Amino acid sequence: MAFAGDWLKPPRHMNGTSFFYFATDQYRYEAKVNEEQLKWGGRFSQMHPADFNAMAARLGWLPSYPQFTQNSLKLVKEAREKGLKEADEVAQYMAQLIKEEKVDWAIEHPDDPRNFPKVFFNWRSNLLGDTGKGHEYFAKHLMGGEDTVLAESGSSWQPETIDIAEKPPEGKVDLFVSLDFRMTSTGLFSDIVLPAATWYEKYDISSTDMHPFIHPFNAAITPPWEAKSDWDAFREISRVFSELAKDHLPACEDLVMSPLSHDTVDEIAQPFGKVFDWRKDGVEPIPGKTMPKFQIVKRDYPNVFHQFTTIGPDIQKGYGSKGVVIPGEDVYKELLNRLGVCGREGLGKGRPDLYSAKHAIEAILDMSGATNGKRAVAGWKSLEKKTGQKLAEIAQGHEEDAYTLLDITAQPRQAISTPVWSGMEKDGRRYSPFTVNTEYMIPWRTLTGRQSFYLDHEVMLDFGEGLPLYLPPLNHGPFLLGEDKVENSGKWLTVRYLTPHQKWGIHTMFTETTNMTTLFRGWQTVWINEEDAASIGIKDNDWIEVYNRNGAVAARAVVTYRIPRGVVYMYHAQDRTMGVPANAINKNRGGTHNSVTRITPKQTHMIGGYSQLSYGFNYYGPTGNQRDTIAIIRRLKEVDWLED
Ligand SMILES: Nc1nc2c(c(=O)[nH]1)N[C@H]1C(S)=C(S)[C@@H](COP(=O)(O)OP(=O)(O)OC[C@H]3O[C@@H](n4cnc5c(=O)[nH]c(N)nc54)[C@H](O)[C@@H]3O)O[C@H]1N2
Ligand SMILES: Nc1nc2c(c(=O)[nH]1)N[C@H]1C(S)=C(S)[C@@H](COP(=O)(O)OP(=O)(O)OC[C@H]3O[C@@H](n4cnc5c(=O)[nH]c(N)nc54)[C@H](O)[C@@H]3O)O[C@H]1N2
Ligand SMILES: [Mo]
Repeated sequence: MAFAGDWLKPPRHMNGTSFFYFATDQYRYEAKVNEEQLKWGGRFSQMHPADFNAMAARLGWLPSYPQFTQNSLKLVKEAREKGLKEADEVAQYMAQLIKEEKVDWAIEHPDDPRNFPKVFFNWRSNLLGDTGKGHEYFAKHLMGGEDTVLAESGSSWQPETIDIAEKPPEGKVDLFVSLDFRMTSTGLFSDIVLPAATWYEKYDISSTDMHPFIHPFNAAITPPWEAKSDWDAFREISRVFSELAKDHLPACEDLVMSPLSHDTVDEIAQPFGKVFDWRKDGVEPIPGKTMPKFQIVKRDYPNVFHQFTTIGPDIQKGYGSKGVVIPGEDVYKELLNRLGVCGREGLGKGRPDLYSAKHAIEAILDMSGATNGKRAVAGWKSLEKKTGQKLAEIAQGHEEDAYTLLDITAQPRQAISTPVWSGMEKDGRRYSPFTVNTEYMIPWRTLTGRQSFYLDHEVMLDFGEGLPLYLPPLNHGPFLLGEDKVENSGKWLTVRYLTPHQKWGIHTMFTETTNMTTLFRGWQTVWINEEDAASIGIKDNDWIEVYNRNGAVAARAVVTYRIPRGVVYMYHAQDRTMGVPANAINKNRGGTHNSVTRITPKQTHMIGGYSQLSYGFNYYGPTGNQRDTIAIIRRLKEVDWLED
């Protein structure tokens, strides 16, 4: 349901790290390869991360969106006009176009305005106050805010295979929409903020795979004024979108490019951990083998509303994830009963109704093994076929369990064990990693089926990381490019800058509630060792600023013996909605803990098509790592609230 797989497949996913690395132009500000790095390997370890990422996209290791500079709807149309009927033929045709360089990889042309993310929905995330490493790059390049990046792209290490304009583009987004129930740093930058219903104004469920309960949300009151539940907000957007699509965007075929994926046969697409780049190593570009897969999806834009509000026919073909398939015929029939039959005229008529959030909740509870015993047993049976082990007994005794929203509202219910959701190991036994692998002899999902410490992929070996090893903090080279922008008199200290998750908020949530701003310090703080602080004349609660080549942030000092010398802590996600004076460096108000960080992509995370080293949505791919940040801290001489 999350990806509309009941109506169309495959979904088009993109990994956030690569997306934002390019969309915010951070790739143009890499410090040069340092001496350390030049000592080993070479073929891969000395490649610019952007070149490496572009290679990962063309070899099918990672998803890549936007896909091509050319429109994906037109590409299929052209293929059809040439008389290509089968999906395979279209995929071949694409491979040929790519080989002959008749289409451009968008990742290699990020400065072409056709590849800008022009319409952006920010939902259930505070992208600019929290998630996004490299806040100042987001503000400048994506949003078109003030230029408060301190590094110069001109003097930074530039990629070789990426076609870049002389001046990095700014303000790529035309329309930025947020859906939230509170003001956030992202809301500050948004064109439109849609008011979301809070947890007491809507029906919802939540859960994590590390604890066993399924939590219901029930509306105590209806959403005030124009606020809407997330379900209703998106449903209403889909209604208007479908209406407009009748005139502007008729149904058509789309080309979806996907990487070689985890838990599928793609895991053996590129054997022996050898890298063959079809662009230069003399191998053919073959979709799903040496390059990404190309599939055709029938988009029915004028019917998106009907697809959104009913369960589609493809559920009957079975569904699942992580290689586990649950047969869907009976599920579909049960859903007709449980959700009721849609009576609205149109594509959805006669199908299970999915109009409201409550419908969606019931559908999830019915389809998930964690809340429906029959699905749990079906899931384990599916894994029995693959492993040859007896597994269905893990969910035994739960076949009759089928929780409803009313059930979980009346009384907490614990999840049922399933092979795709790990909240519970077996009755009454809490989650612990790999329990089923050891106790039920389910092979590990590795090349050998065993726990695997040695990774023989060429890229791992080139980086010297075939075996787990200690790596010292990275030397990012000169951490201040554009020093001349900074007046640097007085006392200062160079420190390692860490951003662990805060104690009082969940990410940016709760940091600005009245209680939280009166308890402890409120507003943004940086923790520093007492001796370090004394050495540069910082007293407890003084205003300080922290800066490096990425940007600057002003906050107050928490002086403590609990932080070792040479390190400062700026707790993750304190947001920039209140108590934010100008910093002395760029004389601009603003700055978050992520003003000083940036994305440091790690190329070894981008390997794909090789057993467990294969991309999996939400499970495997590059992380937006912000460790190894070095910064300067000093006392803020003057606190300027920029009142005029
Ligand atoms: N420097 C640095 N950066 C980091 C990290 C770090 O350690 N250091 N950690 C990273 C990690 S692990 C994570 S998970 C991310 C977290 O980053 P985000 O996912 O951006 O975290 P939140 O601030 O919780 O943003 C969630 C937003 O959703 C809203 N929200 C909550 N419930 C609902 C709802 O029901 N409906 C709607 N519409 N909105 C809702 C909240 O009000 C909040 O504004 O940050 C990452 N960024
Ligand atoms: N109260 C609260 N709880 C939360 C969250 C929240 O925002 N608030 N967020 C939730 C989420 S989404 C997540 S992802 C988790 C994150 O929770 P954790 O995984 O615990 O992550 P952090 O707190 O970012 O970092 C953990 C520790 O790593 C240390 N560290 C930093 N660099 C290095 C290094 O190079 N080597 C080693 N060995 N250690 C290092 C830091 O000093 C820090 O103490 O927390 C979850 N729980
Ligand atoms: Mo997280």
